[in-house]
Formats: sequence, C-alpha cells, structure tokens
Amino acid sequence: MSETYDFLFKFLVIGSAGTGKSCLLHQFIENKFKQDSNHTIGVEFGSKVVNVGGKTVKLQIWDTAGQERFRSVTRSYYRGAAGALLVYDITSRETYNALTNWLTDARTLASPNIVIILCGNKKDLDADREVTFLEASRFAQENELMFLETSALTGENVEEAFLKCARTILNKIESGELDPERMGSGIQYGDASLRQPRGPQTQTKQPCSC
Ligand SMILES: Nc1nc2c(ncn2[C@@H]2O[C@H](COP(=O)(O)OP(=O)(O)OP(=O)(O)O)[C@@H](O)[C@H]2O)c(=O)[nH]1
Ligand SMILES: [Mg+2]
Repeated sequence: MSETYDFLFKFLVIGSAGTGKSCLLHQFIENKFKQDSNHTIGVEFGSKVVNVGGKTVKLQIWDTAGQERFRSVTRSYYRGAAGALLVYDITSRETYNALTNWLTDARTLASPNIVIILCGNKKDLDADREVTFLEASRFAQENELMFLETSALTGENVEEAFLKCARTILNKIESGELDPERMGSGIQYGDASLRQPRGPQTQTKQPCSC
C-alpha cells in the first residue's frame, strides 16, 4: 500500500553525545525503549507519518551523531531542515552548556527559520538532575525555542516533542510565515492538490519591460 500524506517535513535530532537522541527516535517510531544503544556513527534515519491538526504529515528524521569526530559529516545533513529536536541530558550540565553551539550550527547551517524544540531528556533520572526545569525554560524563552522535558525510557513527552514541532511548522505554513515552495524549506507537498497559490506569497508574472 502506498503512503499518502499532505506534507513531508525534514527533521533533525541534534545535541551532545549520549543525551539520548537515538533512543528518542526509537521510542517515537517503535514505541519502545532502545536497549544497549551505541554511539551513532555519522547519521541514522527514521520516518513516521503522523496526524497533525487534521493533516497527514510524514516526518523524515535524521538522527545525528553527537561525537565531535563526526561533526563534519553530520553538518552536511543540516541543510534544508524544517524542524529540529535539540537534546541535552538533564543529568549532565556539560550537555546543557553545549546547547549554544548546537543552536548556532542549526540556525546557520539549516535555516534561520528552523523550528526548534529543546528537549531535556532523561526526565526519569530526576534524582541525578544537574539542570533545573526553570533554568532550561528560561534559556528556551531567551532563544525562541519550545521546550519539553522528555524520557526516552518511559516515553514521557516523546511523541509530544515531535508533534509540537510539526504543529508549529504547519501553523507557520498556514499563516504564510513559511513558504513550502522556497528552496531548502525542508517541506514538500505530498499531494499536488494542496499546492494552492496564497496572496502575497504567490509570484505573478510581470509584463515584459523589454
Ligand atoms: N535513564 C535514561 N537513560 C536514557 C534515556 N535516553 C537514553 N538513555 C541512555 O543514554 C545512553 C545514550 O543514549 P543514545 O540514544 O545512544 O544517545 P545519543 O544521543 O544518540 O548519542 P550519540 O549517538 O553518540 O550522539 C544509553 O545508554 C541510553 O540507554 C532516558 O530517557 N532515560
Ligand atoms: Mg545516537
């Protein structure tokens, strides 16, 4: 059976090594915790079709390696991403301190308009917490990011994180703030019938002045 969808969004999962990026992706796609997760080599890929606000959206998700030695490879996948999960580990201040660098990379290499949700992962390890919810939510606010604490282990807020990001992108398409037709928008139509001209966004042919 062929897959039908209204939109396709390109997503990235970025953040320091060991924060749980691959486990989050696995939990989202398979609905279970990935036991014995190894460091990602380069990038891994996953996709899932979800329903967002009455629209069918295919999320094409690139799970990148957090280790520095893969940085040049992973950076080459940023281009044209519409959304990203920026992940840190609530039990590791080091991964939180690295967020600014990840954010700069995402906004310069993907797109300044990329929709990013900050995920404080390993919420289940509250006893070992090094970063408070309040501190991270302030950081998110200052940097115009959405924010959730997640657990790839229990599944808490995992689907919500992907859906919240997708919903925001969809809202921006509907308000005209994001143009799916723009090169490198990270958005594709799944059905040509959706491709309707929108007032000011639509290019009209100018009469030839020559
Ligand atoms: N307790 C707990 N452990 C987690 C959670 N998510 C991931 N882990 C553990 O954290 C470790 C790293 O998880 P990965 O998903 O491989 O981390 P990653 O961010 O993909 O790492 P790189 O691929 O190297 O960038 C593994 O031992 C996981 O079992 C979580 O939500 N809670
Ligand atoms: Mg990984």
